[in-house]
Parts: sequence; structure tokens; C-alpha cells
Amino acid sequence: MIKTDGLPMIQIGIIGKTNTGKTTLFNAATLLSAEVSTYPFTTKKPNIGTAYVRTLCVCRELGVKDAPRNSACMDGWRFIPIEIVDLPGLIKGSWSGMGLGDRFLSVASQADALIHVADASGSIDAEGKLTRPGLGNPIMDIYDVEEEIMLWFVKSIAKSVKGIRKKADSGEPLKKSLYRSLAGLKVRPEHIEKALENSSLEKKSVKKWSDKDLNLFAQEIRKLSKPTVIIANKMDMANASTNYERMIEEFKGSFVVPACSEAELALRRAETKGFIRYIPGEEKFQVLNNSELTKEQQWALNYVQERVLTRWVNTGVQFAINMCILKLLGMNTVYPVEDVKKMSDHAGKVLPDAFLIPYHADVRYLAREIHTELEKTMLHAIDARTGLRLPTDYVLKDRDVISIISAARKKRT
Ligand SMILES: Nc1nc2c(ncn2[C@@H]2O[C@H](COP(=O)(O)OP(=O)(O)OP(=O)(O)O)[C@@H](O)[C@H]2O)c(=O)[nH]1
Ligand SMILES: [Mg+2]
Repeated sequence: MIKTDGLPMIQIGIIGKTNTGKTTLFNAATLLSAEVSTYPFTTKKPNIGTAYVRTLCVCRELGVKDAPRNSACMDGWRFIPIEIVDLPGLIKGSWSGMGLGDRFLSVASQADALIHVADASGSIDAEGKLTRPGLGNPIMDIYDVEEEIMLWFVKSIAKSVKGIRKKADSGEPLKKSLYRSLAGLKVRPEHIEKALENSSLEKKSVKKWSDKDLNLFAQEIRKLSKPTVIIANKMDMANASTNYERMIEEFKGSFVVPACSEAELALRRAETKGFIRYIPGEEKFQVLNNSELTKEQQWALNYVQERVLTRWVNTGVQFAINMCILKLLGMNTVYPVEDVKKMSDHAGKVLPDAFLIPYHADVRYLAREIHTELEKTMLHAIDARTGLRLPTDYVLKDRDVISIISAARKKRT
């Protein structure tokens, strides 16, 4: 079952000050080669690529040899594709259009979650220029970027609210009007509901909203619709651990992941060239043929081992992506199959696809993800592990292997 229509792929946006390592992280996650340099504002327009979420595949538990199609399976880990967008560095005034910032912010607003990269080594100054490591202040950098995002959200939401006020007498419920005008920011109805509740605006007419009300509401929408992981990048460098400690203290309510994007990039590239065996997110790598490595390559791999893996367990890149998708967005994985005995599609491919679905999604949702036509013609589903028949409103569990029975398929069998 190849996903032919249904909902678009989940997207993560990478934001942060210039020179913090956003593109390095993007290249590591996608193995693309977008331009990286020590100059500020190297990235001029967004880069889009495919990254992967690492999940425990069901193949070993079920004792089958799988043949993945929409994803990949390495050593029992299923890597499921998502979209990742690398954005140009944000600067003060981005929200109002400085440095084309508002255009990039509108790209960021299309994401389901954000990764906010900060330079934990403190090697960039407030303008993003390289400085003596330790002089930069990653905590201020995070606040600066966050302020730009907030101001942009306030501006966009104020515009929507102005439009809604004009039509406030049309009789349309406020939640519906807000959803209609904010859907472009990938804001979902449940975000609106919760944001109104958290800012105590459920019962207040939109015509009476003060600027303070609007700010509060915008803040809630930003938090709920763009959950964010903070990356403390460049953890290989001196000073980084002190700043990392400060960051976890300062941003207690957020996930702060220590990372070294450059190490992940080095490991993935060495793996592609066949020098090492490395599974993204792993705590170790294995050199396959030491004699083929140049002195520089040996030095680089030693550096990664000593400065990153030994100190920080893993490079943090895969961990942060997983955090976004599995923890912040609460996605589950599900494996649709056609033949429940072989756990395969009609062509005999075993466990061909793994889909990411929200934790509250039911069988009907999955059918729609596969094809809108299937949603219309479905009768029920079967749990491939137990053979049990499941109703269309059965809420899927993580790692479910499911066969959807439609009128057309029933006729065939
Ligand atoms: N030591 C160290 N350097 C890193 C790391 N990640 C990135 N860098 C370096 O930081 C510099 C900036 O990296 P980029 O990936 O271009 O940063 P960016 O945030 O995309 O920058 P802009 O596109 O200009 O906003 C480059 O010299 C990278 O090699 C890391 O984990 N450790
Ligand atoms: Mg860049």
C-alpha cells in the first residue's frame, strides 16, 4: 500500500541564529550537501529534504524478514521518512521583514514542530559572527530568535483577528472563524480550543480582545502548534558543557538536547563511503577497514569518539528528530498490510510500509492516509497479530500491524 494521497508528510523546521550549525544538522539528517560556512547568513533560502525517525521495527518481534518500501530497516530499527526544512538564520527584525525574515518565518509556520539550534560553545556573537569560543551567549540567542517568532505570530494572528472582527456578527462560532483563518499556519482545531482556554478567552467576544489578550492567545498558539526541541550544538568544543548546563537550567520547560551536528555528518558520510558501520542515533560506530583511512580521517573519527560519543553518548541529531516526532507530536507507528498471515502486501512484500500517525488516530484515519477511496469503501480492519476483527473507530496502538478490509477486497478474496 503506497501512500497515494491523504495528509502531507510531517515536517520539522530548523530555526536559530546564523552560524549555529543548522545546515550542518540538515545535511547530517538528509545526507544532502547544502552549503555550510563560517560566514553568517550562508543559507539564503530554505533547503528541504527527507530525514528519518528511528523506531523499533516489529520484524524481530514477529520473526519475519521484512522488505520495506516507504521506509528502511537497519538491524531491527525502522527508519520512517519525514520532511525537514533548513531555514536561513533569523535576525532582529525578521518578523517585520528584515533580511526577508518574514518569508522564512512563514515557511517555519508550515512545520509541525521546530528544532531550535543554538551554539552551546558560545563561538558566535549576537550578530552571528565568529568570536572567541565562550564569548557568545546561546541563552540570549535563543531568546532573540524566540522573540522574532513570537512577534511574527502576533502580527499574523492580529491580522486574522482583525478580519474576524469585521465579520463578528455573521454568527459563525469564534473557534471556527479562528480555525479557518489560522489553518495556513498549520494550527489545528484542538490548538485553538486549548489556546482560548489557557488564555481565558473562551467566553470573551473577539471585538473586546485587548492587545494583551491577543498577545496571550498568540503565545499559546505558538507553543501548542509549533512544539520545539532546543539543540545545544557544538558540544565537541570547550565551554559547551558549561553553557549546556546553563541552558537546561534556563529552559526547564523544554527539551534541551546536547548535540554535535558535525560529528553526525562525519559519521553518516563515512558510513556511506563504506569506511565504518554506523546506524544513525547509535552510541557507537565500527571501523571496517582501518588501512583504507587517511590520517585525517582517522583523526576525525577519534575526535568524534572522544569528544562526542564518550562524553555525550550519541551525537544528538537523531535523538532530537525522534524527540520532536515521538514525544512532542506524540506520533505512533503503524504497519498496514494486506495479507495478515504473511504480513505482506498483495505482491508478497513483508511489512512494506510504516506510517506515522497521531496517538488518537483510528482505523478510519489510517485508511484516509493510505487513500481517500479506501476510507469510503472500508468495512472493518483486522489486527494481524491476533486475527481479531477491529471496528473502523478502533484507536490504533503503537506498532499495530493492520489490514484494512474494503468492499472491493472482500469481493476479490
Ligand atoms: N565544532 C563544531 N562546529 C560546527 C558544528 N556544527 C556546525 N559547525 C560549524 O559551524 C559553522 C556554521 O555552520 P552552518 O551549518 O553553516 O550554520 P548555519 O546555522 O546553517 O548558518 P547560516 O546558514 O549562515 O545561518 C560551520 O563552520 C560548521 O562547520 C558542531 O557540531 N561542532
Ligand atoms: Mg545555513
